[in-house]
Amino acid sequence: MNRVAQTYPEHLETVKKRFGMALAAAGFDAIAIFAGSLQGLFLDDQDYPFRVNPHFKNWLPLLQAHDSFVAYVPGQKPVLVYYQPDDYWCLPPAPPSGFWVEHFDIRIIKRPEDAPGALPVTRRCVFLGEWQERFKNWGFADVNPEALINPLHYTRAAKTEYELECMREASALSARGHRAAEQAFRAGASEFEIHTAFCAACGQTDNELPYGAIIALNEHAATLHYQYWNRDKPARRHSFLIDAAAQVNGYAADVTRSYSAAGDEFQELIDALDKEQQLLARKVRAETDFKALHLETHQAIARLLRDFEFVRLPPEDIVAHGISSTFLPHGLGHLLGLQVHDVGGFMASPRGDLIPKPEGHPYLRNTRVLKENFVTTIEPGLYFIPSLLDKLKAGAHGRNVNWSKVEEFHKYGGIRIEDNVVAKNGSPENLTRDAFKLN
Ligand SMILES: [Mn+2]
Repeated sequence: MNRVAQTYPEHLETVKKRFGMALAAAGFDAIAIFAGSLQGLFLDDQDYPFRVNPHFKNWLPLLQAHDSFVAYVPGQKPVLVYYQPDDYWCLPPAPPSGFWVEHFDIRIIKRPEDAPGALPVTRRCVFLGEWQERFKNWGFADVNPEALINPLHYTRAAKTEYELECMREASALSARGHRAAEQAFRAGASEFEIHTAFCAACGQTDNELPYGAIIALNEHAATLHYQYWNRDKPARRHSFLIDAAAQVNGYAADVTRSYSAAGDEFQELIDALDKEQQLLARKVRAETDFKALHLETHQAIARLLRDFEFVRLPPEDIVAHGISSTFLPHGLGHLLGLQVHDVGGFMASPRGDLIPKPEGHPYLRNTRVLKENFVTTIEPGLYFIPSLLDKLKAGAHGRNVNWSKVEEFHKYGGIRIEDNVVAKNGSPENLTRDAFKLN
């Protein structure tokens, strides 16, 4: 039996406990978690790619089970109401099989409207998922109440061993994809060809990836979420940024690497940022305040801006004047798991009160103090973004910038280096670096 299967029963106990506590806190005695439905395209008979409700896949590794439910009454075996239509247009979901099946009371339905007869709807049963009008007479006591969702989002930051195992496997696939992508880049491939090589090496279609792969050559790397896969090969290649990853059983990896085409000063800048990134990743420990780590990142970026003579000021002043934010206009990282930008990054408690972002850092996605087995990304970046640089140039501190040097670097776009790191009481586990070593 593999590690994923081995660790699943304990994971399910944790999930039951977390849902039991959330139900008690919110005043319900059962829950029905809806996987979601297919969404049709306007004036068409096709559907958008299906993305399952993350709360549903927290219970079991079913990603394509549209119109199914997981239902749970604390103290009882969880129920899977599994929609398996007779259909000869589309292949119906396969009969349930695998390590999780024995843990569920499985009830097959052939039509979505048969679900109410199969669900254990109690007097105080709460619904969790994308609501539809057709559910309104099914007897639910409430729909997606915050009093239920807040404790679920708060507690899921800490991963079970099963979840970590899924994420280790996702990291392994991602590392294989990244190696293939780098090779394709070195061989002169277009963004489109690199993307194809990445998917093939991961063994996942682009719809199966946890997020749209960012495959950026040259100045495209300056667009943080660059979303195209250009078919043309650039006349000259200077740099390559890839932010792409795989998922396993619905648990995501989120990995970025940056490359220079030559052993030039841009490669030196990548290497220097890589060193700083690894120092930051080592600080992912229980009781680390992520806000403070984000602010430390700005000091590191400021040192690079001075050392590479982009800005003629001491690092403290580069940060104090907000200059580092021109070059790093996003947060250090975010929680990771069932969703790529996982929920719960600002929560101070299971009740839903929030920890504010530090002033001047509107794009930070995690303000929490880390606890054991939180998984976070560590993704410092340094970019040459024309619109932000124009603003800096026009402002009071523009005169401290070495503009001729900055302009030389426009062609590279920028750098981002992103690992997925598990907070521990001692040394953290770097899922990404470990995966690159082993794959
Ligand atoms: Mn990320």
